[in-house]
Amino acid sequence: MLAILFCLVNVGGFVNVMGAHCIGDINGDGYRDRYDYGLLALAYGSVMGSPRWNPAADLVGDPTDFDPYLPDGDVDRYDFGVLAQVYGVPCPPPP
Ligand SMILES: [Ca+2]
Ligand SMILES: [Ca+2]
Repeated sequence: MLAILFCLVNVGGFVNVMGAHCIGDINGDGYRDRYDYGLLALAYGSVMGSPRWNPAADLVGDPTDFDPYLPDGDVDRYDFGVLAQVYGVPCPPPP
């Protein structure tokens, strides 16, 4: 489980480039905290192009996607699950 979490964190560091240098840091402030939860909650259920869409909140894809670690154009329970896993985990230093 820890290995999977570590992998998600590292992959997200490269994938989630819209406002964060580590996955789950939606507002890009270097912390994964309640403010990120708030942003994800605001965007929850949105898809690319919809009014509440926030690309930084699209953390991962669905498990059935070709590459589930890549954002998939929606903010759903899988994105929420990733933030729940990394909540409170310090972000690595910016590259
Ligand atoms: Ca943050
Ligand atoms: Ca997603």
